[in-house]
Amino acid sequence: MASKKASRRGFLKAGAAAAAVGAIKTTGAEAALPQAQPPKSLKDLVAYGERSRFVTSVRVPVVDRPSPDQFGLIFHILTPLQEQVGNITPSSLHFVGTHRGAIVPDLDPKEHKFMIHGMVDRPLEFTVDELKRFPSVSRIHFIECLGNHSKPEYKTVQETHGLTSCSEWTGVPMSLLLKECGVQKGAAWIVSEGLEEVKGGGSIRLAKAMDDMMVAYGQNGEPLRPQQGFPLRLIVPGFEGVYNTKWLRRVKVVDRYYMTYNDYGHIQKEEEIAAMTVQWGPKSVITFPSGGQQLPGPGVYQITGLAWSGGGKVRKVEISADGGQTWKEAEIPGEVHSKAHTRFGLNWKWDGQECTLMSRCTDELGQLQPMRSQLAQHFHEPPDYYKTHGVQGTDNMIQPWRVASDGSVHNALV
Ligand SMILES: Nc1nc2c(c(=O)[nH]1)N[C@H]1C(S)=C(S)[C@@H](COP(=O)(O)O)O[C@H]1N2
Ligand SMILES: [Mo]
Repeated sequence: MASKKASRRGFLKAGAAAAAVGAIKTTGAEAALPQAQPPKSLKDLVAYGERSRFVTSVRVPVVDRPSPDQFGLIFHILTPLQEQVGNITPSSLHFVGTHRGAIVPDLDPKEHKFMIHGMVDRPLEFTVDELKRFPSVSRIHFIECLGNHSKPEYKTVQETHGLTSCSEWTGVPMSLLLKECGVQKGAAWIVSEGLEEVKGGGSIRLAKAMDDMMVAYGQNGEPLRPQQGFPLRLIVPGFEGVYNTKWLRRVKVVDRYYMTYNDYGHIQKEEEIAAMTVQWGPKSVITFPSGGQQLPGPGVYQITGLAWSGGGKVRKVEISADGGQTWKEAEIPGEVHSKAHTRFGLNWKWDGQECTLMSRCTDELGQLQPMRSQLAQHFHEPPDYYKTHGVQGTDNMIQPWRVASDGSVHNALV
């Protein structure tokens, strides 16, 4: 570790990649190259890849929800955002949102069937293989649970923001399947249902179903993981996570909003249905430096993190190193996808003084990620309201990280 630090400092001092290459040569790294561990079995070597034993990032259950839950199982599970690079969450580290716990239905894709019925001319049932005969689409989208709230007592970005992940999903556009069934006049909503006890159902406007929803069977180049809904799930890009029904069994086309388990009993009146906020606003978070991390000393660092929006593409990410007084535009090194995690970065020279880092996202609709006080103002609450209250609906407020003069990094929400 010490030598790694030293060579990084050398690189930063020299400020040129050529110098770093020279440094590697003089360490005699080739001679010291450790031998790969002998594989446990031939299966490990050729059949399915494993990560290096030196790579240790893991998911953890949400800290302050009862664990195990009422079912004796673990509730939502957080992805280690602080260790992720790029935009795609490894499938094995995708966050898990389930009302049933970490142990999930064990479905045989040869047996499983998905049905569309209700206000359609031809109710149809599809096996996974039948769905694969339709033209497929692959799209990169984030999923984020409504429960992704930062709180002052959360220490790391895994705890404050670990209920969102991003994958390349492959499947069939919902619009194509609905056209195949022939949607009848007067239909306005669909109700989805998964097949476990609590169903994971939800009411979604038909317009969204016809727009960009997908019945997915693939995730990052292979079948969905069981915890992500194997063999079939709904992808509802940009909407609250709860709508992305896993272990998808049926979609019923209907004429009005239907109450389901997923309303948690909070929908009471017609006006509330009309005003329902189901789409994520622009959001971002710095993953380095973030809570619990340690800067070795003053010097140049790359601030990096992820931005996303349920409204479409990320247009701009800005970073403040002075608690939100001044902002600098970050770079977006990769391709920007709609309703997808978008990596940003900015070189930053830390002078060793205590400071507060923040990021904010503007999306293609021109929506700007709010400070906590602005969010309160928007909902006609006093500026300090969200100090003591949870946000009703999707919480996309700016996350501050405080870098102390000893280089330790802390959640700056108070
Ligand atoms: N059938 C079913 N679908 C479900 C759920 C569930 O409990 N059952 N949980 C929902 C919730 S609350 C979330 S946040 C997302 C999470 O998707 P993920 O586990 O793939 O991250 O799935 C949704 N789909
Ligand atoms: Mo969720």
